Amino acid sequence: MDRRSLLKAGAAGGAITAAPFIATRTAAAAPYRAEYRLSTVVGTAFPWGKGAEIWINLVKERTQGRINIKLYPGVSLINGDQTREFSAIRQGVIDMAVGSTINWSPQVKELNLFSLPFFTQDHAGLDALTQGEVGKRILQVVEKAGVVPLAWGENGFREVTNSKREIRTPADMKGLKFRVVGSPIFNDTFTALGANPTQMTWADAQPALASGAVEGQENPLHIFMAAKLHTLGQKFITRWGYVADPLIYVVNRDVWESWTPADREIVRQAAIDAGRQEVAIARKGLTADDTSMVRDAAALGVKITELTPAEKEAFRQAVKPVVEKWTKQIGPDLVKRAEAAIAARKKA
Ligand code: X2X
Repeated sequence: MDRRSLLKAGAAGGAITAAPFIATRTAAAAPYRAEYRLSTVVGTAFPWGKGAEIWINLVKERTQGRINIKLYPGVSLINGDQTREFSAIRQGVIDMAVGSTINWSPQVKELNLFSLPFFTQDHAGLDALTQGEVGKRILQVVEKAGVVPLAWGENGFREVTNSKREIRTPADMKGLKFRVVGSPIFNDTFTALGANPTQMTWADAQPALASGAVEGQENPLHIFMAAKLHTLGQKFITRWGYVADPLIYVVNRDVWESWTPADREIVRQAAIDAGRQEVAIARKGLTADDTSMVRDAAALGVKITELTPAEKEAFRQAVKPVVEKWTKQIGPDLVKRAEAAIAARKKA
């Protein structure tokens, strides 16, 4: 029923029944659109795109089709320019998104917390952040920045890969050309490790790896597998898990306010439910009791390197100045709270 027929039905039903829904209709001033546009970087072959699809389907089902959403993977609404995604959501070029904290961190500096190298440690550490007080604070910052945040998801812990040699020490990275995301902290981290980073979009990364213009990249293993990066020359993976890459489910504020309070609640709960499922998918094969994804990668002929705690510590030392510099940008108080939450985590 559209707005006019609802109003008519209300009038026909008399003042008593009319009053409640007129109130809700006033709260949702703008009419619903036939379709809303949801942005992600990667599609449904990846946990991230799958997590968006789950959200879309839950919303459709639970609103009985009142809210229809179409998925635009490849950040195609902004021609693949992933670090502009947050601004585009704020401006309404994009209605909804499941986005990486990395891609939004140029606009929301606190999101760099998750890109501090060798900081978050493990799944339990990441959960301690996103599911605790730090996560709440960060979502408040996102909300203040002009976008309505609803739930957390996960791209995953990012591992370093390359076509040239095994990486066990910072010295192994010397001079290697890496594609990094267009967020400045990544440039700083790879430079501190003696490598040669180049910022580019995910769309540009794949041909650059194929041609050998860059020799390495960093992404979660699920991305490596679904994008078949071994076919782009990536033969060495070091599981250093240096950066956690959570995702956030968001809606443009005007779109949010155009929905009834009841529908907002449905969309929020659907995002929470989809986010939970997505995190489980993103961790599949990468947990202490199930390392099948690591085995699957090795079966492709890729050399997988696990670091000892001492080896990891050498990387941590090398990037210390980066952590210090970016702690000031993020806010020392937030970083301190995050450190405390990670220290208190229950080890999985
Ligand atoms: O560009 C990447 O590396 C990706 C797909 O992981 C992100 O969007 C952060």
